[in-house]
Amino acid sequence: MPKVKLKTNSLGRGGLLTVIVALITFLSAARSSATLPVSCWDAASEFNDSKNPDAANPSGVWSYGWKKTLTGGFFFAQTPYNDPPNVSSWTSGSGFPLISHLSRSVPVSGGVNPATFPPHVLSLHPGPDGEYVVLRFTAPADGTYKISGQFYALDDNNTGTTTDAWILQNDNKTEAFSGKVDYYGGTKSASFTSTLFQLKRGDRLDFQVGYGANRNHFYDSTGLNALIEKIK
Ligand SMILES: [Ca+2]
Repeated sequence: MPKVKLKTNSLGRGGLLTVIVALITFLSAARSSATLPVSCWDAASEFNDSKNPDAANPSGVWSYGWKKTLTGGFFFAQTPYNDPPNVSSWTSGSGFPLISHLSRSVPVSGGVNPATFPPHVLSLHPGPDGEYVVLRFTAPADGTYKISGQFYALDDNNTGTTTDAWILQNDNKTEAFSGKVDYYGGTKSASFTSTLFQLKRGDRLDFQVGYGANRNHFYDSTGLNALIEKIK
């Protein structure tokens, strides 16, 4: 039986196959990057506290601050504050409002009336005279943004956490998310699941916490989990 001699190019059949596979992989990756959502932010893990080498406020899409009233003007919290160990914060300068982050991966207890902070918690604490503590997200582009997460009670001392929690778009109370956190009142958390906001570039979403119906900011540490996805 005569031998059949197959022709191959300079790459050889193995090399040619490798090139084809690489080309398909490249085209698939290029198509995926053009069609899948690419933007997602996590408030707690991206918290840029005053102890970081690149400490900044604002930091990227995030600003840390406070308001005198629910829909009032925004002030940056520029004063670093560190308490208890491994908790880093930005404050108004008078101590409260206060926004804090625990950098450790284990629970930590601290404070005059020790409260236990869960690992990596982001804590919002309002001011004594009705001031709201505010975590501000500024949209980097036009689009539809999906917000998921919760505000939740962190303090079980005395009255426990008693706060009002909000998500305001451009300081507007209309159609805002609002919730109540009351540790001993049966509402330990206020969740916002897959809530959609239509935002223009530069629009703001303010996650903010006030001292609640008891008009007292004692024991009002309120945790915040907030995941933001730009879905289109
Ligand atoms: Ca309160």
